[in-house]
Amino acid sequence: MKFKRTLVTSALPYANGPVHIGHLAGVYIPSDIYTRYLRLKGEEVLHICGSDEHGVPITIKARKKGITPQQVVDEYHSIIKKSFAEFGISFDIYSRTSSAIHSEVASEFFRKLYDEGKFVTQESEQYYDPEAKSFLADRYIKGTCPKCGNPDAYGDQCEKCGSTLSPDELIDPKSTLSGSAPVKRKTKHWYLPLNEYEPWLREWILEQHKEWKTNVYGQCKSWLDGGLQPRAVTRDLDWGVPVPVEGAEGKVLYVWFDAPIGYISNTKELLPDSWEKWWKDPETRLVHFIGKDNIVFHCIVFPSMLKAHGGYILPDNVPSNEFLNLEGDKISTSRNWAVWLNEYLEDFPGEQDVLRYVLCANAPETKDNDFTWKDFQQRNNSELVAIFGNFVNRAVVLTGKYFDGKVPADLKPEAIDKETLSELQPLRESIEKNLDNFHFREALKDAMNIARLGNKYISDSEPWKVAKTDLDRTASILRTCLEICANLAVAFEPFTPFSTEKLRRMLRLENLKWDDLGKTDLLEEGHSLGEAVLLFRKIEDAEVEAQVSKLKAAKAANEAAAKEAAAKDAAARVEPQKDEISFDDFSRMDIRLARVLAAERVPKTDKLLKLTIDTGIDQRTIVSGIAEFYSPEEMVGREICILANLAPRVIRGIESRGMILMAKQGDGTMRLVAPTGELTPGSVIG
Ligand code: B3M
Ligand code: ZN
Repeated sequence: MKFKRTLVTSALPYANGPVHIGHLAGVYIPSDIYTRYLRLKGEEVLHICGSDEHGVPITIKARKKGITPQQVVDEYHSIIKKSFAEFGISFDIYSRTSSAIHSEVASEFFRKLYDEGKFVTQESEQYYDPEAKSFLADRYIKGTCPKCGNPDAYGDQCEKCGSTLSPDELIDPKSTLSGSAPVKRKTKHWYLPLNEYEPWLREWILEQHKEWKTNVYGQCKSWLDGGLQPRAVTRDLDWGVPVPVEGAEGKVLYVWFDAPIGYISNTKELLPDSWEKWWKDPETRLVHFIGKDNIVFHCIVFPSMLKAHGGYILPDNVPSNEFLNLEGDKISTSRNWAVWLNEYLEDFPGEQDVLRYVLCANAPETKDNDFTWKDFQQRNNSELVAIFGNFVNRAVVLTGKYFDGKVPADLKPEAIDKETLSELQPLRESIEKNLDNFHFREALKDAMNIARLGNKYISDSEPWKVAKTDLDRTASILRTCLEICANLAVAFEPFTPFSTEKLRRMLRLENLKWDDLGKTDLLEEGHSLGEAVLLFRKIEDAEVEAQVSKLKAAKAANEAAAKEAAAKDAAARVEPQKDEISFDDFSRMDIRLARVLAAERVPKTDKLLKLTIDTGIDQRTIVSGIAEFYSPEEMVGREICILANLAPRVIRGIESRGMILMAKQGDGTMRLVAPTGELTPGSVIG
């Protein structure tokens, strides 16, 4: 089918943190390249994005910071929006899902499905915090992981061992709202019966969209083969789009129900009068750019929603990338293992294109990939600087030198010029084919091959030498080079738009179109060039070393903080009360005050001290496992409490009579229990 226009969407980032290189590489660089390419071709295209501002993690962040969810998303929405703009991600609109129009569009969408009986309702038991009077999302429940014993596992996942959990599996679950033990309570929710859409989905994806990327197709197939279940589209939560029906007080639309509708509401916000042609005309081609963790929502859930609603077009393709790692480790916001876009620009101001280039050249298109600073430096220095930048610079500077900055006439052509230029057309075809198939890395390689072609040509033809004897021939060489430069200005535009803008200014060529790529008569004789500027600069070892150190420091700080928090948590852990005893049981214990007269380590042990004690009744020896916490010197002269009538035991060959009373904290550390004022040894405690 021939489409008239293309609607490109990029996954709506969660507004609970800034964006990093993983986001750019996975979604926004490819979608931007694609959109810029279509625009250059003169096609009708829209690129829609915005912040995804609902969902539980945002409420958790708000709670932690002591602010409202709206304040959280306000802060991050503007940070994210700014970063995208700074990196030249050319959305036609970047809006947000906390807007009034989004709420309206999402409500209407739900309401239509509801009115037409497209949902099923189901009652289920959910955890509820009776103290906070609130249902608890899985993330709001903490307890001990049944798999690894981590005491801080969440109701949906243990971050220590990575296991996916359900709150039912947690040992000793607690609500994070009030700390109380959650109870189960009945609640009603609306479900989209995905199972009913399964036959249609199988046909639509597995038969009609075999061309989807293998990672996308494969994930869809395994979901479909596993069998689909009804999916809840509402939640008990106070942050989100309220469920617009009676009897749904305190409920909101599930974030994954409202977020994709954000694509529609943002389009409507941008084009209140003509948005429908972008969403309802079968001649519009819808393409979703997403990360791999979003595949099921964009290929199965959202299309089922659209199908249930009726009247909407469905995605024609969902080019999803895999993940980008950083220096061999998974990128993690919480562990601060990331290159944040705002920080990158502080360290490399004006060098957006280097990152854009590297992230595309190394994009995780078919498998997870690794970003390293060394590779970043190398690609910059040996590709952008040494090939692209160097070629353009030589061509423009030499034209300035020999021809007063004016495009020279082709006075003495040779076969090599024609041959060189004839390579442009096949390269264009290859770039196009790759871009059309979402093979951005390959397309970029082709574009770089144009620069390689030029660089080799100028090196081989040596116009700076030829100029000494033959200016006519020099004119032809430089003319050839400048035509290649003009081609580069087109070919690189989708990838490195800041640099191509500079290049266009140098060539004083505006209004280049995709169709100009491959042409060899883009410059007129006598046309004046602009001033030569460097497109790229060499990045020094020290600069990338500083970045690696910064990452390492973040990691160390993070590990130290995690350790400290874990120790604090453990220390605060309280042992449950023991079984009840009678007063008699208690009064049989002879607890009294004593003084330490002498102390020494028990040889060949780490934990034991041998203490000579004045109990007021006698002097005796007690062996105690406190050497980890007190040195012998610290013990001598101290007043302590002992259980005096404990049956004697022989420890390491020493008879120990009695036990020293210690308070043991949750993390295992122990402190002596001692009187607060002057008391004589032998005083009875009770
Ligand atoms: N907010 C992005 C993510 O999973 C998620 C995408 C929504 S797209 C409708 O990080
Ligand atoms: Zn665990």
